[in-house]
Amino acid sequence: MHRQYLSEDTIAAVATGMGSSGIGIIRISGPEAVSVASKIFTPKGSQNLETCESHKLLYGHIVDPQTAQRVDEVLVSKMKAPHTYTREDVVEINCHGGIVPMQKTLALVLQEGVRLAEPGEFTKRAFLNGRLDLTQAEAVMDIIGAKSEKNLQLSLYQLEGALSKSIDAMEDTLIDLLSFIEANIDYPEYDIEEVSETRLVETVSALVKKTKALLEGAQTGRIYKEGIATLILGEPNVGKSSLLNALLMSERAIVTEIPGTTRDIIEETVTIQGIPFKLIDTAGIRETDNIVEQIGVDKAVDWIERADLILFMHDINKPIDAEDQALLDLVANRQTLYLANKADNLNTADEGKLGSPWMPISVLEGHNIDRLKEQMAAVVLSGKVSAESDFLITNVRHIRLLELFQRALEQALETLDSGMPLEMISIDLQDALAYLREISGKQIDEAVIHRIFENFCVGK
Ligand SMILES: Nc1nc2c(ncn2[C@@H]2O[C@H](COP(=O)(O)OP(=O)(O)OP(=O)(O)O)[C@@H](O)[C@H]2O)c(=O)[nH]1
Ligand SMILES: [Mg+2]
Repeated sequence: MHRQYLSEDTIAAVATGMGSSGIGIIRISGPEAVSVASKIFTPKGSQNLETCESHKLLYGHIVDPQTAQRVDEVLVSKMKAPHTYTREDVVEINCHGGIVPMQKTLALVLQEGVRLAEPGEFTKRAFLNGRLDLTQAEAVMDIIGAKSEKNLQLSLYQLEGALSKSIDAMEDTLIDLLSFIEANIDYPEYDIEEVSETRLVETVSALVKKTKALLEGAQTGRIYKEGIATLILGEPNVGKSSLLNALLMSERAIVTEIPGTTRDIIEETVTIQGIPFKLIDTAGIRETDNIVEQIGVDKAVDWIERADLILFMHDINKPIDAEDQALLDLVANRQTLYLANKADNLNTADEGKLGSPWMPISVLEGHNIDRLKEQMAAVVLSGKVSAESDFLITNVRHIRLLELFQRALEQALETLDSGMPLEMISIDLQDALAYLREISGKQIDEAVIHRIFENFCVGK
């Protein structure tokens, strides 16, 4: 199904991070990989990189062929096509000496006529040679960029081909259906089992249902990727910035006893139980004559509609007045946790004034902060992941194509409903099939492929 991609040139890049880690790997892929590596690598003893068997690790030194100087002590692995990541010949040089020898080694490789790989080019070759399908190639990219542990797990799952399997199964169903329709159109004189309208409606509806379930999971996937937009809201001086700092475990925002301290929006990401939350600290909401403060208040109110979760804070020692109530009304239909802060300072007379749903906390003394974190995670994990989708889609491209796929299927159902001939339904289903095949990369144009791989790190 995949064309064999014949790359004429050999590419190389540093495949590990450029930090100060002990070991760095230089990856070379392409027809000249082994011969180039042999020119700069001197193995110990009588071993020989060109003639040794594939998938073997050799110990030795990188030696500058011009000066005969040793550059680094290395382990070199030789992997012959097709059993490699790119399905081309691959050589990986494990350098030990840190960044400078590693850069020098890469420079020597490039001097031998190898080209520096573009971002994502190794993975692009793996895709073009049929080693990975597109959803898997994109998962590699997501793993590289994974912000949270959960997102990493999702990407790993996708790499194992969970999404591809689901897409392939839907493709099979659709091709089956299309072949029946085509047979009925093309050979009406033969006695082919007729596609009954009921079967058509049932099959297409089942595909729509499955797609919806996948897309519901996608919503959660997006959240895992970008962080739950979590708005900290309340009157001035209730302790919003203090809570932000407590959750971040750093003094990020200015805290003072003066009401109206925070003027602008402060955004910071924190990971709780593997879920990233984007915390948004805002200006305390009140009527104000101060223009700067008023802008901050407006921004905070703006955020209410956009937030995934609201942490509504109130001072436990103060009754809920009309102004508080107006603010509470604004968040009434939003996912909200109600926090009664300064519980350390509680006047016994007021105890119990703020009952459910308020949770008493004290940011100052750290009271109930762990419970708050648990509740934040629980809100995200409860019920938002659709039971029918057993994995999540995190990739925007997949989401868009699945939406188009669903629309084309629904169009087919409408066409059917309006009593149009089979040819017309077939056209809608062909459209649907094309979208599906674009997800896995079976039918996709070069420009799109280029754009996808552009986002990769060099070396992957
Ligand atoms: N007693 C007590 N004081 C607290 C607690 N949390 C915060 N404070 C104090 O309340 C004051 C205001 O805290 P901030 O975090 O600046 O409040 P804020 O809601 O961000 O205020 P604005 O930015 O002005 O809207 C500071 O003096 C904090 O030390 C708490 O749990 N107990
Ligand atoms: Mg503040």
